[in-house]
Amino acid sequence: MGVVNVTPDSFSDGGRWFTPDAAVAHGLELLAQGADLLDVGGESTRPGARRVPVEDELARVLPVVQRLTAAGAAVSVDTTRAVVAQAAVDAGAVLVNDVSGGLADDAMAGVVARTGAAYVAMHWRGHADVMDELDDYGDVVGDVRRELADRVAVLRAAGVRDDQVVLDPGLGFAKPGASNWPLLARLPELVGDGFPVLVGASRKRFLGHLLARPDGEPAPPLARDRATAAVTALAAAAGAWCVRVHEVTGSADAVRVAAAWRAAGAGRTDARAGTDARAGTDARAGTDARVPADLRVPADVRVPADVRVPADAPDDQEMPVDEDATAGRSGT
Ligand code: PMM
Repeated sequence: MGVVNVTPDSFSDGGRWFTPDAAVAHGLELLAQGADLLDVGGESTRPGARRVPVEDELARVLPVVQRLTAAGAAVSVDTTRAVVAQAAVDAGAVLVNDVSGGLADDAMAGVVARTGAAYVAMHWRGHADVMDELDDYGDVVGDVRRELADRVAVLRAAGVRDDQVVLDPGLGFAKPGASNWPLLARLPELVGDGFPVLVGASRKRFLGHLLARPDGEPAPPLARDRATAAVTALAAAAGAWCVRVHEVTGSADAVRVAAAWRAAGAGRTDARAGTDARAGTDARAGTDARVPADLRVPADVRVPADVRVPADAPDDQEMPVDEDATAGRSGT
């Protein structure tokens, strides 16, 4: 899943894809790099972020969802608002990615049930302006699994089918520190709960701290892509269904490696079983998780001929950086 943030202030790429034209071009480039899904969001969830008026969120995401869908992409909408989810599905989105797992809007479960769209329920305890204070856990893995199970119960009660649901541990959300690592190391426990699992580690704060310079300064967001790809490989090997990433090429390669590794471990000699894998789809190979049928990516996803496909993954140190847009942001 490639990230298309149509926001002026997301922590790692705020402002870079803020116009519809830039967002659509970026989405098409992510497709060309191997993304199976494009996650279009119009509201930043970086720590401390203020809420965006619903009219602004709709105006940001709808044209981009429409145009990427028309180009043949499988599109997801990253929103906590039921009205935005409904409008985005009407515009062609096949998945609703709700970082609040329905907690931010009581109407969300009903929209998911009525539309039949696939739905990512992420672990969440509060909005961006307060979430860093909501990190009181006993056993973080057990607490997250239990709180996600509560969300599943609410979804079921509203009529959502189990095969619509994907679970996400919500790395960085109400998890400002080291509590992200047990969630990754013990990912098989969440996978074992029987739903496809999405992992969103891309460029997050805990990777910045891991890669901190000797003086303790966290690595900046754009210098976290190689670590992100490493997480992708390990998460895919642990049975994750999908990873949500800003830089697709490295993670698409990592998914292929993990798929080949798993295939060989399972005694399959057909190496192509692994090397044909693309991000998102084959991360699920080898898991028993049910996959929402709506997420099967059309084989004929069209990528316009004029989309530039970089010969190599861009070196994040050389990527153009809008210093104003990224200054002072260490990320989720
Ligand atoms: N993280 C962010 C936004 N949306 N969605 C899911 N399902 N999981 C995540 O971990 C997640 C998300 C924050 O990152 P961004 O500011 O780069 O979009």
